[in-house]
Amino acid sequence: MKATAAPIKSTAADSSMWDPEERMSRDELEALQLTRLKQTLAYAYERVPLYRSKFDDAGVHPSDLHELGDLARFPYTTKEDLRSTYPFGMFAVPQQQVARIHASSGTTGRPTVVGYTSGDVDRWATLVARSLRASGVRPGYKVHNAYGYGLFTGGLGAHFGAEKLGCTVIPMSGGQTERQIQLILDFEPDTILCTPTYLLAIADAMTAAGIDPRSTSLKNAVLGAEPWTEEMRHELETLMDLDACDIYGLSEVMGPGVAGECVESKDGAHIWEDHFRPEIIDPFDDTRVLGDGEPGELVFTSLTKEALPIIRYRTHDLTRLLPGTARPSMRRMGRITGRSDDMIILRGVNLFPTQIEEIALRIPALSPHFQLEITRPGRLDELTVRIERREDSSTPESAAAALELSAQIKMHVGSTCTVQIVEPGTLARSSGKLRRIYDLRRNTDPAPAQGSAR
Ligand code: DLL
Repeated sequence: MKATAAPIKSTAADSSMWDPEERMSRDELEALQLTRLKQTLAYAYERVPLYRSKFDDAGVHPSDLHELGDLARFPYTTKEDLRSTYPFGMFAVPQQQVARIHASSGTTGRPTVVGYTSGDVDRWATLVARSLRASGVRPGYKVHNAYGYGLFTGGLGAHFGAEKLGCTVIPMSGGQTERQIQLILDFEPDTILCTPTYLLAIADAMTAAGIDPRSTSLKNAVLGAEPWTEEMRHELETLMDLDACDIYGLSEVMGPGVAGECVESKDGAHIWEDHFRPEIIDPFDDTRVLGDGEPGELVFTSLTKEALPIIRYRTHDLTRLLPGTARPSMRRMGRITGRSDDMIILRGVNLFPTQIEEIALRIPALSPHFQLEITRPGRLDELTVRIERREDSSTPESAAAALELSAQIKMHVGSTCTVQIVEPGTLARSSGKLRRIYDLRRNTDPAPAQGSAR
């Protein structure tokens, strides 16, 4: 793994800039969590019929929580719960007290609808501001926000946080890549906020237009909303001469800013544990809560949310909890390997796109632009990795790279696959979350788009 420890253009936020909660000892933090957890369980039980019936069915009552570990006795909440109470059935406040609604489109079924009181919106902004500051953004910076505005939590979530930090926000939203580039050149922002694959697309479009992506005013990028690897961080930092940090979140739990990465350590996002209690569970046996360091599925309980308190929400994100570093009392999450519901099972071998990204980016002739296509031409599943060669790689180099990639995938992942090298710029780009997997075994999945943005 390529470590990029030293900040390139940013400085660490010294502790005088931190929120008071960032300075708490672990004991103080856990005491705060316990108080808030008791309040949240009682609040959810009183106000949300679904929680009341789930707790009753499980034979637990909020008064059964005496210590943090007792949380394991309470039932999980799933996306299905939100869908079955669509649109507002899980809201804990009357609609008049809901200041904002967001929704995630989802690929199947009804969207998941989430709501915020004005207090929730304010706490959300505080946590995004905290995440941005940890990642090297400072009051007074110009922030180019290319997360999508609208029902997606990325755009407005990042916007309010950057404003709260005292930045000048450029609310660009996603798409219109040429315009993005023009505004970056004209307005000279210090920071860009977008998905990692969209930043890559912007950098590539700059190169194609004869602009050196290292020459812009950008000092840092705060990237999230999709899984990415250390190799991708190295790629982006080298390509654009900036610091790239991770920001994590999900709409059901809040939106961006549930966890943020510190620029001085670049070692995974610190979970803002004064507002969220994380757990890691065994995704295949959800009666098992795993210890710190063990890989599994991330589960969150909100501690301060008013409109939509969320108890033990199963994120499907796979990672592990690690001890705090730059913020010693807040635990970190390892990089998300992938989502349990996005895992490719190929002839019994489990595979995630992040594994391919990690391997491909270590091969000099290969670019980070790839798609995975799964087919079943006969009785067996087949995987094709379609990947763009780098602009400066020759035909023999890229042919050798294809062989190397398939050998490395066989060695590290255990899957046999076909690698197809394609010309630079021919695979679909996205201005938001990039889709990497095209599973053609299901006839509902359209064939991969090539050469157009999704
Ligand atoms: O993607 C919120 C967000 C916006 C986060 C902007 C960061 C920046 P959803 O659309 O509900 O919310 O999608 C949440 O995206 O469960 C993860 O699978 C994935 N995800 C979000 N951030 C990261 C990240 C937003 N930093 C889902 N690394 C989550 C890996 C991420 N995956």
